[in-house]
Order: sequence, then structure tokens, then C-alpha cells
Amino acid sequence: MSRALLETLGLGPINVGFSGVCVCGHNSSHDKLASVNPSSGLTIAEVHQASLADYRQVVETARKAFLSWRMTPAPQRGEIVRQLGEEFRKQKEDLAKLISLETGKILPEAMGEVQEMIDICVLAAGLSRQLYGVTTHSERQRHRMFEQWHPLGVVGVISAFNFPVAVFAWNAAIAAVCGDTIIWKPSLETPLCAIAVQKMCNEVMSRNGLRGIFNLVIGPDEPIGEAITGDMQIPLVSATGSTRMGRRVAQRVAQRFGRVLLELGGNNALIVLNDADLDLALRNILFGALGTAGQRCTTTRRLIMQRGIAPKLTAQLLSAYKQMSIGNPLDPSTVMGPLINRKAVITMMDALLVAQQQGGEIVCGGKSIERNGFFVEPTIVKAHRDMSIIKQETFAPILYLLEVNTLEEAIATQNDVPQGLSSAIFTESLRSAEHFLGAEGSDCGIANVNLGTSGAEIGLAFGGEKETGGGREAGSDAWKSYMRRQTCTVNWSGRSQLAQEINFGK
Ligand code: UN1
Repeated sequence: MSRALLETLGLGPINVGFSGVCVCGHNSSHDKLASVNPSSGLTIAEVHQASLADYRQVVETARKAFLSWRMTPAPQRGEIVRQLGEEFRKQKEDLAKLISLETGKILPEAMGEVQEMIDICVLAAGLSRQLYGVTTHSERQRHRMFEQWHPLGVVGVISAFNFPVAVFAWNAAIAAVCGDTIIWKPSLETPLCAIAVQKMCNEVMSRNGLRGIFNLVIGPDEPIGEAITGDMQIPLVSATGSTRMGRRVAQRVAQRFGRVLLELGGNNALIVLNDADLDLALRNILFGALGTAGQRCTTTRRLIMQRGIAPKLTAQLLSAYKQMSIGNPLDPSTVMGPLINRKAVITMMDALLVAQQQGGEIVCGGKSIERNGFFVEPTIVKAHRDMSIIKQETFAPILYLLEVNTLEEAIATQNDVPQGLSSAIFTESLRSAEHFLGAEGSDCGIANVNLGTSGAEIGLAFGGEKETGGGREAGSDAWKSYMRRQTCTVNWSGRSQLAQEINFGK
């Protein structure tokens, strides 16, 4: 089945290996990388990783492509991205199956991921006619002042395994309409998804006589990641992953005065007040905590319940967790697939040990599942506010339960972590909802009322505060990160006038 799937995507034959440098199309023979199916633990295929020399060649291609791409009118660039969206639409189901196979994400969520790619291409195509700059009135007579936005250059995109292709598309679609070219370093857990998407990009580029706009380099942090972050030819590095990785990227890029766009760890809380619609809350908690097996940066990791509803909601949650079917992510009845690899299972078990040592009580799940692949039980831990483990992001389906007395205490508990990506409150009270959204409310980049912490739309900016890194991707004015701003003043008066009423040398 997996062979047929790969062949549909033009990825066969299996176990032969692929060039890590798709744009160059040559077969550089370096370290082989195995793509492992997390549902079985078996290798799906092996790919060749790019060497530093390959990387340099790709940067050169991307840099050259930039020289003409930046002069292509933005609406024409938008047309290319529109076609890319159509390509994703055509291949939606096959690509989604590959995502399920390689990441363990259940098929409906994988379909959603591809839909997110289509959506961002639609948004970017429209945006290509709306890269607005402001004008203002000059204090000098017969002067015109305005801002304009120019392409930046080659943008480096470092993406994570959990959204192996959507996060690439958020960056690439917007960067491309902005006139940038892209070098993508995907997660080493998901090289096949990256190659499949690169092939779709190649198809659209070659149909339009283009080359080097979208480029893929598959290789490890050392040397490929380090090369990207240290490369003066890459003015912006957009990186998604752990806070540890982001800190390294930020330091290296800052040293050369480059720009970063960081989407790092989340430790998202969902607050349920006594007046909440509990059915609504329950459904959203389940998707937030168990979606992508707890491996979204937006996963609900902490459930903060007001004391009045805590016993009832906890009981409902426990009974729902027991009915979750865990298994093959391609099986329509499965709700939760495996974790990405064995290390992730160990990390989860280690976190649970620490949680117990710190006084947490496992009330559901808590173990790995004895079968092939990297399956774990979805886990609920009764916790308290001074357990340090709840301040860390463990990329696994662990939900910590916390009880509070008041809205103020709920918000303080929620904000009492180093991360600041997503947050949610369930309440029927307008006053409580507005308090949560106000300046003394949630300190996160995303704040939702009566919907969960995960599953954001692409229409507005996505990203978070504090250790989440501060970056904003996708919609709204996130495009400005991918361009350079220029403030222009034109003097058409025919005489010299200085600003600030300065009389110089008269
Ligand atoms: C991520 O986990 O890195 O809001 C991105 C969501 C998705 C994107 C998650 N739209 O859950």
C-alpha cells in the first residue's frame, strides 16, 4: 500500500534514495536518511542527504532566481502561487496519506493540513495585489512621502515534523508573492513529505519556465542548519521547532544582523469556568489534547477548571479518554495515531515520572502500548500549580488538570509559564470572556473564547509571545516580515527645504 502511494506521488521506487537537493536534480551520494513509519517502526524509504557543497549550490540557484523573481510583478508571482495551490488541491488526498504514513497523524487531520496549504496559497494570491505601503503628508511644500515594500532575498525555512508541509507553505506562499526565493530545510523525520511537496513546486515552476524559487535541502542541523543560520545571503530565517533550537537560531542569525521569525514551544492552557457549556468544552478539550497525538505546538497541555465544574468535567473527560481508539492513522476509526519516534515515547514516560515525583497523580493512561510502532496511552494527570514539569512543553498527549477558584486565579495560572502561544476560555459570561481577552488577561499570541487552543485558521497572524519566539506567520500583515520597508520622500518643488524648520547656512 505504501509503495503504491509513493509511486502515485512520483516518489518510487522505494529504497532507492532521492536527491536531497531537488532543485539541482543531481544525485549527490551522501549520508542516507531513513524515513520511518511511526505506526510500524519500519523504514518506508531512504533518502540521500545534502552535503555542504550541495547546499552552496542550492543557495546560488536561489540567489540567482531572486534577481529575476524580485522584478516579476507581484500579481504574476501571485499567479504562480495560485497554481501551486491548485497543485496541492489536485494531490490533496495522496499527499494527506503520505503525511499520515510518515508522521502518524490521522487522515482527517492530514487532509486538514493539506487544506491549510491550499488556503494559504489562495490568501497569498490575493495578497499579491495588496502589498500596500502608506503615504503621508510631508511637512515640506511639494514633497511626497510614502513607504514601499521590497523583496528581501533568499528566505530560509526550517520546519518541524508535526506539520511537515503546512508550515512550509505558510512561509513559502507568502514569501514567494513578496518576491523572495525559498530554501527549505524540513525535519529529518519527514523527508518524504518534503520531497513530495518539492516535486509539486517543481512541476509548477517548470510549467511556467521558472527555476529556483522553491528549493529543498534535506540535511542535519550540522552542517545544513548551521549553514543557513550563518549565511549572510539569507536575510530571513523562519524556524519552527523547540525553544532550544530557536534560541540557537536566534543567536546565530542576530550575530549577523539577519532577521528571524520564530514559532517555538507552546504550553497552552484551556480554562473552563463554572458557567461554561460543558459539552462544548469537552469536545474542544479532546481535539486540543489528543489531536496529532499531542504533538501540535497549539496542543492543550493544561486544563484549568473552576472548582464548581471540576468533578463533573473530570468524570466526562475520563470516560471520553477511555473510548479513544488508538492505532493505524489511516484507519477511519482511529482517533489518535502514534508518536513520531521512540525518543518521543521515552520523553513522555520521563515527564510522567517527574510529574509523579512532584506530586502529580496519573488518573488515566500513563503507559506506552506494547505493539509495533510508537504508541502511547493518552494521559491525564491531576496536577498542582507549583509542579515545575507543567511549565515545560512535553510533545506528547499529557493533559495536566488544575483547579482554581476564580477567573483571576485561572488567568494567573495560565500565564504562569515561560511559553505564550495559544490560550482558550469557555464561559457563557461576556464579562469573563472580555476580561480574558483584555490587557490583564491572556498573555498569549492566540486567545480564543469557546473554542480550543489548536486548529487556528490562516486568515490572521499565527504565533506567540515569550519563549514561543514572537514571530507571526500566515495572514494579516505577517507578510511584512518577508519584505524590507523603504521610506521614500520626493522633492518636486525645485528648491531645497530642510525638515524640522532648519535654516542651514543662510
Ligand atoms: C504547529 O503545531 O506548529 O493551529 C502549527 C493549529 C494549526 C497549526 C499548528 N493550524 O493547530
